[in-house]
Amino acid sequence: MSTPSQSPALYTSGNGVATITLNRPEKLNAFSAGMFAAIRSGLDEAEKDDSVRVVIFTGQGRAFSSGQDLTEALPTDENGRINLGPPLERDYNPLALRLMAYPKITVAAINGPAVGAAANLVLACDLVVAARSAYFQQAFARIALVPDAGGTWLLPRIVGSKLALALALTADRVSADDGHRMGLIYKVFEDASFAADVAGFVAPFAAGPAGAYKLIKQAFAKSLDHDFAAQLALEAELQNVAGKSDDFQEAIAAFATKRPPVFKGR
Ligand code: LHQ
Repeated sequence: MSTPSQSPALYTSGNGVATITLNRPEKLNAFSAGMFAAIRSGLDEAEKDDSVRVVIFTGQGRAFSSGQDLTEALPTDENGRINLGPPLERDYNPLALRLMAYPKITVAAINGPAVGAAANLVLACDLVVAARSAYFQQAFARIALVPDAGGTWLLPRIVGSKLALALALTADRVSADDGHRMGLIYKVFEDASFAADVAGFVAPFAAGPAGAYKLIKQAFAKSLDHDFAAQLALEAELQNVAGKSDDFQEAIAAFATKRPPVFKGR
């Protein structure tokens, strides 16, 4: 199913994979209030569709996203100064939180520049893959702003605190290859075959044990604020749930008869 082509974010799904395509290519897919509404609706649809096991985010045209639309009317305070609190509280922060807790696998397929808030929202996705020509940029300091959308929390945890601070202060562009070396990007694909490579990359998840994926995500999400003993206890709890699943019974049966398992996602 897909929404009308003029929608600021397109939703398609099939074969276990949903794709949300940021669709304001004339502004390099800058985020607008309308785009956030369309993203939320895509995530709602993917969440309630049991056949969907993985959600891809990508961008229409030559960019992934240039971050907040700098031409969109933003709220002002009583002195006429722009007030950036409301868009963050209404759109960016709930999306970042939702992505971190989303019950299905999320893949950011970075087809081109991911700049400003876009460079940070993608860090809340489970897997980040990029086209060779794509780049990340913590562009905030260039316009006298602070990294937002979770970047000051996620980036240091991914690349280390000194490197994260350097990326924020310099606003340097990070190439896909450098991002891969830093641990920001899991795989880099060639531009010419990007869409096909992303489809090949997600295909195993679409046929995979969705219930186990959800539990794995829960384990890693909690790991960020647990001590070792608490995490061991959580692993035991989640493994107990996984062990009782139909998919684990199927995996054991398939192993015994030397055939590939057929997972139902429960
Ligand atoms: C744009 C944008 C854009 C509108 C390109 N907006 N039109 C802030 C506030 C509130 C809440 C939450 O969070 C934030 C954090 C943020 O995300 S602040 C925004 C951070 N993003 C930026 O500062 C990026 C601004 N854009 C650029 O620096 C460049 O456009 C980049 C480096 C992304 C790409 O450069 P080029 O490849 O040279 O493309 P371009 O500059 O020619 O852009 C193409 C068109 O897209 C152009 O329109 P035009 O009508 O002249 O063809 C740009 O005006 C438009 N565009 N980014 N964020």
